[in-house]
Amino acid sequence: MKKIIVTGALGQIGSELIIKLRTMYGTENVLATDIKQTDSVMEGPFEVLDVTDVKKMHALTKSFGADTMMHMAALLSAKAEENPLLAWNLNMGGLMNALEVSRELEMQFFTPSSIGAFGPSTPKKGTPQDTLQRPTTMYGVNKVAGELLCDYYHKKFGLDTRSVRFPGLISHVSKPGGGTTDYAVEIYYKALETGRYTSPIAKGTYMDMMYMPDALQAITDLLEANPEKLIHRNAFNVKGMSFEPSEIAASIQKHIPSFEMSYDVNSELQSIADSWPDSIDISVACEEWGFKSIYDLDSMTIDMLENLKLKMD
Ligand code: AKB
Repeated sequence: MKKIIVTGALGQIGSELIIKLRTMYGTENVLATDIKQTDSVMEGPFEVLDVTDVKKMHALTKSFGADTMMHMAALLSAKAEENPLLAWNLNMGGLMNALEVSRELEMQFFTPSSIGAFGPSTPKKGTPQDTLQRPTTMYGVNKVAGELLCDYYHKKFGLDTRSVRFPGLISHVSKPGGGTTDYAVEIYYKALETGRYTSPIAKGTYMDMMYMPDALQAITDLLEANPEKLIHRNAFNVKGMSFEPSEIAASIQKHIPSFEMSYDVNSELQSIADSWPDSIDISVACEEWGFKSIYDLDSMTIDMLENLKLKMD
């Protein structure tokens, strides 16, 4: 049975990942940590941890007896552009600390990368697993450096590093904060609350996306994958779908015909979105560890609207 420490456990992925990990491995075997104090919604072990505090990270990990580190704490793309120095310190400092603690305590290691690790010179369509990565955002610089560090720690120290490049993640449980793909979550809330949405991303801007249940399944499948089959130790391309704003609006209109969408393009977000791929190729993840996703745009829309309605009633 694994004993897992999770950083950033109150974030968009962390808050749902904790529940899945506790179901799989037992509540007492998963230590949730976050820089914020929990409002007690989370049942099970919880500790406040600032990931830039390596001494506390080491002490908590050791005393819990963790054999797996899931490092989820990070600033997302739009927030990182607002404060690049903070992003560097938090994203890189936190990652180095988590890698070092994992090396010292000989743990398995998981951290997410992102489609943000690609840039304008990356092939936009069918973006290969191994390709040009020259991102033009601080978040992207952090993610590429993080991928290289995962490779380095694996080759140099034999650390069991595993990672995926997540696209925009969509969930009815927890809202994202500070990402470029956040519009694809907000649109569902607004469709139900007001029947209209103003998109900050321009019509025709394709980005990869994924529904949270598929993202969580990908994480735990990769965690359990046979290490001998894993050739890539930096991060695997994964996704559920690729769409642009008018396509998600059309999917919502199938259930709320009166739903209206307009555009008020946010130039900061748009320039980040324009630097990312339209649609990545996931075949290497399928080959090396059997990655699969279940939800497409329309099945995700049905599930999102049903669950958000229940939440709002
Ligand atoms: C963001 O928009 O910053 C994230 C991501 C794709 O990494 N959702």
